[in-house]
Amino acid sequence: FTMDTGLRRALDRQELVLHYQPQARVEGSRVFGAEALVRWTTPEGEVIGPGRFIALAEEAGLIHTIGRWVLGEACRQAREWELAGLPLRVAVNLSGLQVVQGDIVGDVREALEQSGLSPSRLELEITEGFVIGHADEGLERLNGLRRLGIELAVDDFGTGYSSLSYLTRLPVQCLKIDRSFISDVPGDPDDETIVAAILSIAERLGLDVIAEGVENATQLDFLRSLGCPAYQGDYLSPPLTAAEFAQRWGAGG
Ligand code: G
Ligand code: G
Ligand code: MN
Ligand code: NA
Repeated sequence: FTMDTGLRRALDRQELVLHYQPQARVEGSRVFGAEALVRWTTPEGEVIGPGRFIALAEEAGLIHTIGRWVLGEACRQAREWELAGLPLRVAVNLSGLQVVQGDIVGDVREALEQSGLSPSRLELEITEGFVIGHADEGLERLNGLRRLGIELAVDDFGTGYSSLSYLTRLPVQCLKIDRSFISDVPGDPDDETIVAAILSIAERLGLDVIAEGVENATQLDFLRSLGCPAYQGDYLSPPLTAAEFAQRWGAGG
């Protein structure tokens, strides 16, 4: 038994599950979205996080199958919530391999068609690390995704030590400030400066921003004072099962 045969079986036996973390505007606290985060529940009842199997799935060539399942399930769930009176945008993490290999535009189109979800209710997250190494390779695909009417976000923004010129070349609409910059604000002058600089660049380029990993009211107040538009993190809510999410944030919840 190796982990990749386990992972293959996990797909067949429907052991993968999505949890959802709410995303809210800073002003007014309205929840407008949910980031889908995959987990693997083994037959032994162990819950394995994506940090422990996504890289393996990439090496084993399983990431396309897993990625298609995640896309389909997230779109299906978002459509179900919409019909139940909970209209949210769902954000799905993409592996860079999904963008440079395979047919990501076709996969996304199919997930939208199968679910009946409007493209404006889907955002795809690509990591800054991927963007830096492969932006040009992936550019046509990213443009193709954009033409479907979905939005693109740069995940882990600020961790890539990159030239920022890609921001004007790529069809991205949102920057997600990596939680490593949020954990020590207010207080750490360097991180305060970085967060303020990201917000300033984003505003000038007309990009939305979501601060990640907000854990307390002091951090949220700091972000509000800088005009940060949106946030997610344990202070609002940790990732929840779909049932928990609907109970907490659903119509009347
Ligand atoms: O939920 P958790 O903190 O364990 O997630 C860890 C990392 O796994 C996050 O950086 C997230 O971007 C990534 N991740 C979560 N779900 C998915 C997914 O469906 N596909 C890919 N490629 N990455 C994911
Ligand atoms: O890399 P990505 O941004 O996709 O990672 C999202 C991950 O961050 C999820 O696995 C989630 O469990 C984790 N996460 C979400 N909110 C918080 C938080 O407030 N604090 C910490 N430490 N992790 C968080
Ligand atoms: Mn993410
Ligand atoms: Na991130």
